Amino acid sequence: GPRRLRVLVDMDGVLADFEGGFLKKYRSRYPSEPYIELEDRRGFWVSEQYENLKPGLREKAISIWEAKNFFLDLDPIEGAVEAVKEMSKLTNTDVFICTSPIKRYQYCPYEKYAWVDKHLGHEFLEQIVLTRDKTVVSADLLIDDRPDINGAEPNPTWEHILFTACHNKHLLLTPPSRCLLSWKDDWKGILDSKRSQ
Ligand code: BVP
Repeated sequence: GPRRLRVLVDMDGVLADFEGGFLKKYRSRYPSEPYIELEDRRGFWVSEQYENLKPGLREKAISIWEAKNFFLDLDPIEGAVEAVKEMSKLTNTDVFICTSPIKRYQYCPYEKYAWVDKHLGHEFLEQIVLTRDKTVVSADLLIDDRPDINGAEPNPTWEHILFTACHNKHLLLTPPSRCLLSWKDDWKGILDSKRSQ
């Protein structure tokens, strides 16, 4: 039969609303500290922009996502659950959820599995790839909101599709880089463009 298409879908910022969940819990835990509106976020690292806002806020920011239930409580990104379920039902298509856990491992890896079980269903637990280096995972596509994805493999097999997020929406892509503006955007068209290669 025809070759199957393999798609890696990132979790934080693509399936789960890391930025929204962070801001809500940060403001609740540190009500008298300054914060950054999502509209004003720049750069992938929340920790760096908060430290630049006020010295000492790096540690306070980190305390938010290192806390129990941070990753489990994240809301799904609009349209993400429906899109991934639909994508996984397409013929000749394998979808994997490819996500980098934080190094403080007490809660994060467990909660990522629990989040997938809760929002996508038990069968999707088969599709999880936890790795700090996505370049060593082979696929046709990687849908991810992080602009710079580097690692041990200098020539990853996948094409990176930048998923638009509050922190990357002002970046201009260098051609021939492609992006998805949201899950309402034409993700099926991007998959089909790789099938016909
Ligand atoms: O587990 C997430 C949160 C963490 O990095 C991981 C990114 O995973 P991917 O989306 O690439 O799969 N994280 C950590 C920091 C600061 C650490 Br110090 C941060 O500012 N933002 C962030 O997402």
